[in-house]
Amino acid sequence: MFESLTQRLSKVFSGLTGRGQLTEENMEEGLAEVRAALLEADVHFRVVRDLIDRVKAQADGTEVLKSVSAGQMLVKLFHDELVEMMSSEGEPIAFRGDAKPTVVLMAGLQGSGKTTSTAKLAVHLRDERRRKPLLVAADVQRPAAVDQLRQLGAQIDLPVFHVPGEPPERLAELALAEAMKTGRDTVLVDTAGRLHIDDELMEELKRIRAAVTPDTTFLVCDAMTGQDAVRSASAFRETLPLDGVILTKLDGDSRGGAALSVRHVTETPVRYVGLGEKVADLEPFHADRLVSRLLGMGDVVSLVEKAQKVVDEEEAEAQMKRMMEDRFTLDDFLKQLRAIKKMGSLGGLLGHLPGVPAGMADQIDEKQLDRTEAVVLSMTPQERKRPEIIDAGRKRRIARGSGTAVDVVSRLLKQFEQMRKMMKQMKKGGLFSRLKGAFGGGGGMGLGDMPDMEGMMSGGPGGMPGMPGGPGGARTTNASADARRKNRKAERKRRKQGRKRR
Ligand SMILES: Nc1nc2c(ncn2[C@@H]2O[C@H](COP(=O)(O)OP(=O)(O)OP(=O)(O)O)[C@@H](O)[C@H]2O)c(=O)[nH]1
Ligand SMILES: [Mg+2]
Repeated sequence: MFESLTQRLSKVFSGLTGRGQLTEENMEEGLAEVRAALLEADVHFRVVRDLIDRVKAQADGTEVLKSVSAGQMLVKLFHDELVEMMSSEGEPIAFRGDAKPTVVLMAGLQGSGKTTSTAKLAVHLRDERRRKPLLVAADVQRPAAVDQLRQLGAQIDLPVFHVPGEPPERLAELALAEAMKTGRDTVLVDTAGRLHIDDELMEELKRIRAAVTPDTTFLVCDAMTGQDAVRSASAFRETLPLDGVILTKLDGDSRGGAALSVRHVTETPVRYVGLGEKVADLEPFHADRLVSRLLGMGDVVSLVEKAQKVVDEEEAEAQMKRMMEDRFTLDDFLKQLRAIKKMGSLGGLLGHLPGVPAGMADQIDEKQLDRTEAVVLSMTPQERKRPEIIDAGRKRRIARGSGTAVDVVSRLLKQFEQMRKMMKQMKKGGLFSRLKGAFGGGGGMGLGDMPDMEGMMSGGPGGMPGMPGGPGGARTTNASADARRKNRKAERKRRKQGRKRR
């Protein structure tokens, strides 16, 4: 798979390795070579252009890492941007939750791999997703098509539905009824292919759709046809709502053009890939895996990730130092906010910390974080460094700029000031070192010793900016709900024992 492209890219990247830092010059040079390699691999020109632009934009904003070379950095940037461009969210198949079986429609050009993929997908859904598939031979175009699916069905031990003489839409309808009767929960409809997209094909697919309303429609594309596959996918999409693409024959695709282009050009997610002729040769599509295979440089990517982590840690340490020296600014605060957001769900994160009371995590509103970020972003650099210069007029401007209100800005500033004061006190009391001991496990300090921890997180007096307002502890937390539940349980137990005694 992708042999030539992988070879060329690795040559470009290793040429850059050892050239020290990423500069505009060596990046331009490297990118020009990458561009040529991608175009030669039949990658869609728009994909190449967008990818290069995105890598450039990322490189501009990326801090230069001391410990990695230009080539390594570029590999990582490419890896990340490619993954981003090729991946999609959500589930491949929208399984139904009601009594009606889930219907999956397979469409595509002649010889693209529809029939083979129908069988492969059925095996995958049965073995990995515990579904009970029924295969439907709805290709009445070619007499041998029904036999082909029947043979595959026998091979994989799954039922195949067909009634001779019926049109495709009627076959699909009958199959649905049959599935309900026989307890099959997933109906996979194999359809006829055509040499080109024509009205006849489209009308047939529309009739099937009208008859059984598929929950998911897949377009099966032959990756070996390169940009033809991308073009036909775009054309299909104009008349038929597509939920995903199954990209077949990736094992024979030595260039990679279709695989790299189809998601970005058609805006349709690639959901499965066919990697051979056998029924087991189907995999759910994972952009990161494919990109790693393509770049063949997994070790470089993890190396750069590690280096980036070191930089993050150094930054955190520097912030701590600024806190201690009372030089903590709103810029630092913004960085912290972003770091918290990057770590994913705040509630989930806090839930993992030892000593954080249950329920506290649920009180943190992530939208509030966005709002706080907007307020800080609406301040000028001077204002962020010296918040004391922010007067009423400036507050009004910041509120307007961030789409909030003046009192929101005031509250944030007050909280920030309190936070700074608290840090100073902590420093005076040597609390930082005590904290370190406590979280290091050896120290004997519980959370109760910390200054109003609960009030801080829930935005009560002296609260952390960005956290929801309202006095801490005044609301019903999961903790107290838990406690109530426990009490009720104990009460029931007591009563039961009381009855026994009597
Ligand atoms: N190497 C390889 N061959 C594949 C793959 N998927 C399908 N094929 C082969 O491609 C050929 C066509 O596959 P079919 O499943 O019959 O294609 P189809 O879309 O149903 O074709 P029509 O019904 O004629 O439109 C067969 O020889 C398959 O074995 C794949 O992922 N890799
Ligand atoms: Mg077929």
